[in-house]
Amino acid sequence: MKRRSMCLVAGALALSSLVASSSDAALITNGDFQTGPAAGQSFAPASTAITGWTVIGGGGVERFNGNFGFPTWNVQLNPSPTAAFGGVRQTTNLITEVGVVYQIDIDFGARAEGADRGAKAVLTFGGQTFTLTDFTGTNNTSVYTHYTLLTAPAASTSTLFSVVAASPYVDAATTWKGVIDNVVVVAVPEPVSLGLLAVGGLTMLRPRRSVRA
Ligand SMILES: [Ca+2]
Repeated sequence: MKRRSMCLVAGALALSSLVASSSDAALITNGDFQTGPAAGQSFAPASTAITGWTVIGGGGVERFNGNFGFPTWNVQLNPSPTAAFGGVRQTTNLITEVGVVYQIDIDFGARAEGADRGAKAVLTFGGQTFTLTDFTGTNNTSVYTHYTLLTAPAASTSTLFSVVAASPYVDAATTWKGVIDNVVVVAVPEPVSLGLLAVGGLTMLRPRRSVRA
């Protein structure tokens, strides 16, 4: 009996870990931008040189390693006085489920270059858009603002994830190059489902115990 109960508990734990692992799967490839060309450079629209990402918008993007005070490889979204704002998009692995909440984590900061500068960008995922802003830099420092965003896509098909410099470009102090890094998108485990799973595991154990008694 004791052995049987242990098996049931182990089974319930295995099932719950299975649920957790599938929910924890990251949907974004190379979200930290560490994989790509060995040397930093600018990338034009349609470039796929940065692993997992496609450059969009006429302004293009830049990828550098630890530049302007930001640590590690990152991507800079180039604004523009025209409608050609630079950005990146990704569609690989972005198959979303209806009714599931997704959490987006991203670092965003304005690239300071000898002056305090601000930056704006628009993030799109699952048909919903979010505005990223950073005007927190002081003393000419480049500092990330960390965003944690939640969304529940209405479609279950392949979903676009993109981040582009926001319009309009005003001037260097108002809308300059925004830098992004550490992009992670995961499905949030549903508390109700996990709760039912736990109750189900306990319910399974009870009848067997009563039989023994
Ligand atoms: Ca990085």
